[in-house]
This record gives sequence, structure tokens and C-alpha cells, in this order.
Amino acid sequence: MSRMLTVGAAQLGPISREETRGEVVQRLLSLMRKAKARGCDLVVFPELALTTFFPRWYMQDQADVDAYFETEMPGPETQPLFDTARELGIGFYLGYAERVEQAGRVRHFNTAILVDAGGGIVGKYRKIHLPGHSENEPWRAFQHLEKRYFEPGDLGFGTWRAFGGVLGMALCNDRRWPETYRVLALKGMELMMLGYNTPIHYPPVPEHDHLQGFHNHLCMQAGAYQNGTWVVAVAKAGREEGCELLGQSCIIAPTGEIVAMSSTLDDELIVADCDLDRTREIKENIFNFALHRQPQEYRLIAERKGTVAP
Ligand code: CDV
Repeated sequence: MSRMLTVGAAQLGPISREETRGEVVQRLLSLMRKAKARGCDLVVFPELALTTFFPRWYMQDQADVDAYFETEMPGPETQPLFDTARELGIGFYLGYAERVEQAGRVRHFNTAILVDAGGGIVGKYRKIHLPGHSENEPWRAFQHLEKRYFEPGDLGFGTWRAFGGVLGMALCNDRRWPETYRVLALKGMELMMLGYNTPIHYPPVPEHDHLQGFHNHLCMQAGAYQNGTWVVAVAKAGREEGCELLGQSCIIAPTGEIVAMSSTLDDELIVADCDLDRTREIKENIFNFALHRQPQEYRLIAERKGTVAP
């Protein structure tokens, strides 16, 4: 049996501070058209794909921060993505900064949406694991203020029946946490889409800078294998406003093997035919959850946040 989904991982090169939404959307449209020409059913874009990675700067004026956020999706500048998806008959995953008013309160999330081949929004995910810090830390070469500019997502880890399978979404730092994959896998995930912005330099532990590429693939290959899922992981890469961002966008099979990987730090499309039925090799055997899991022994994972040593 085979349920083939042809997926494109549309890596972006750097986006400068001056680049307009309209200019970025043109780059995304060009990648979307390439994906269609290469037979893709679905194209995955990075995290915060419409602007430069603004959490690297400490901004005191909330208006300056809000300028990086979308207040509607689609909005006038992003509508062409939806129109072109419908015209070409291709779906997409897009990461962006979301500003919403909920129950009379303004809220900010690091968000991803899944859009179907008819241009309709199928699902939304708001990033749960926000890395970095909340206050200005001038000793750093650059800031990572996700904890200041976003709230943790309030929608949980979701999966959706779409594109002939069960698809899940996550964002960047989520990929380092095994809980992300396992919760999504318990909700039937067969393919995870994830966008990322990963600086090569990690100011608190610079001795790990040379391991960024290794850790990127290590956690996602393990997550794919241990949960019997495809993983499509897409970088914003290259030297962006003086900060080096990791590339190595990849598509990982449920066996944990990387089947496609980008080779530049620029706008680049990689494609793989993902047979969703290959998830069964893992899900019905070595990681047959219903047969082998012992959840009564895992309660601590949900009940305790930090380590308590004996
Ligand atoms: N955008 C991210 O979530 N970046 C983090 C870095 C800061 C560690 C990541 O996990 O790649």
C-alpha cells in the first residue's frame, strides 16, 4: 500500500530588516511555483517567514515590536500566497508572528498555519516552547527575546486530517523536546511540519556552536524514528543582519533517515515523495504504542516540570 504525498521544504535565505512583506511574499511565491513544477502537493516555509528574525533586538517601544506582527491572516500582503495556492492547487505551511485581540486582551504568538490546496486554513499552531530570555542582556552578541515578545501557545499540539494523512505542526525549539513528537504521535501524526531560525552562536554555551548542525538533525531524526513519522524541517538560513543562521533544512523518513537536505544557505527548495504508509513499519512494530507503552510509569513527565534528584 502507499499513500504518497510529495512535499517541498522551501528554505529561505536571510531576510534583511529593510525587506518589505511584499518583497518576501514574492520570494515565497517563487518557491511555491517551483514546488508545483516539481510535483509537490504541499510546501513548507520557515518559522517567522515574513520578516527578519526580530527577537534578536531589544525594542522598548511596543509599536516597533508590533510592526513585525500580522493582525490578520490572510492580510493584504499575504493574500497572494492564498490565491496562488488555490490557483496552483498546492497547500502550504507558513510561520509568522501573530497579534490578536482575545477577550479584550492583546496577545502575541509565534504561529504557524496549514493551508489546503483550495487556499483555506486547515489548522493553526502557536509555539509552545519559547527559548531565550525576557530581559535585555547586553553581554550577548545578539538577543533572543522570544520570551519577551511572545506568550506560550494556547492551542496545544494539534494534528489535522489533511492531504490524505494526519499532519502535525511545530516550531523551531519544539523540535528539541521529545514531548512534542510523542504528544503529536499519540494524536496520530504521520508527518510533522516545522520551521526554524537557529543562530549558530548560542551565547550561553558557545562551546556548542560547532554542534548546531549535529543537534538539529540528532533530535529530529530521533523524533521521527521513535514516533514513526515523517519530519519536514525548514530553515531560515544564512547571514541575517550580522547573525549566522543554520541551514540544513531536511526531510526525514519515519526510519530516521534523512532523504533530502538543502545544500545552500539561500532560498532553496528540496523535495521528497513521502509515503505516509511507511509510518506503519515503525508504528506497527518497534514503536507500537498500544502494545508496548507503559503510561502508568510516565506520569511524572506530565506532573513535574523540573528535575528533583533523590
Ligand atoms: N527560534 C528558535 O526557537 N531558536 C532556538 C535557539 C535559540 C536555540 C532553537 O531551538 O533553534
